[in-house]
Amino acid sequence: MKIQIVRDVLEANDQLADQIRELSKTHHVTLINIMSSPGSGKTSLLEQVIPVLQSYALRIGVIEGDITTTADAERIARFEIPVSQINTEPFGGDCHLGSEVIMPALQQFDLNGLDLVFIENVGNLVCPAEFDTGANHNFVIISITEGEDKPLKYPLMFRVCNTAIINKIDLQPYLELDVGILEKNIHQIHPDSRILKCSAKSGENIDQVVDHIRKLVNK
Ligand SMILES: Nc1nc2c(ncn2[C@@H]2O[C@H](COP(=O)(O)OP(=O)(O)O)[C@@H](O)[C@H]2O)c(=O)[nH]1
Ligand SMILES: [Mg+2]
Repeated sequence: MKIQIVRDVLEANDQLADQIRELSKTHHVTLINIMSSPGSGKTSLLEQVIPVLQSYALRIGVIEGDITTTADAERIARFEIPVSQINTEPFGGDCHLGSEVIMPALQQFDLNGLDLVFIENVGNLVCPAEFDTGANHNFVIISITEGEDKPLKYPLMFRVCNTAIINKIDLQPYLELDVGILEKNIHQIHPDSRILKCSAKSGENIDQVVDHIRKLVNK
């Protein structure tokens, strides 16, 4: 009986995710879902790439997911772009964003006036990977402070993401971590994953992340 209920929830989520992809296709909007552990640098990366993408005339919206607080939405609102904050605490403190919360958030936006919508998912390397948000592309960020083994321990996340961004490379001098092993572990789980390495603090290689996003948006 319980198994039946779980399956129904996932089926309903997937059906609505397909409708989100139809909606974004109709309006020529690309949806990128960014996932990571808490603190890997999702918001910091958005703060780096948004102004550069704006300089290429890309019109951007952001959906922020957190259990509570509007802190990240406030950080992003400085760029004077549409931001929608989803707090999951009122409906049980969900550890992920499902398509049932993404759809109404998207409908709040004037989609004809946007080219690209980023979803910053709830910080968590497990549950967000299980729920299709309707995004066209899934990104995972892993910072080098998290250890080389995380792709092997949380394989589903690295399997569902075609792009893996290794962040905080500015901290390399202070760490024992071998970035080459981290890359090898990502490719062991997902051989075709596109890996980019950057620092959302110093700005190193942010141009490569921007180029990659622009190719996905096709603008
Ligand atoms: N040294 C360093 N710190 C970073 C970098 N990116 C983010 N941080 C810091 O990591 C912390 C968490 O970043 P945040 O963007 O809020 O992570 P989020 O929880 O994934 O959105 C903040 O104190 C950031 O300043 C980076 O590339 N290098
Ligand atoms: Mg954040």
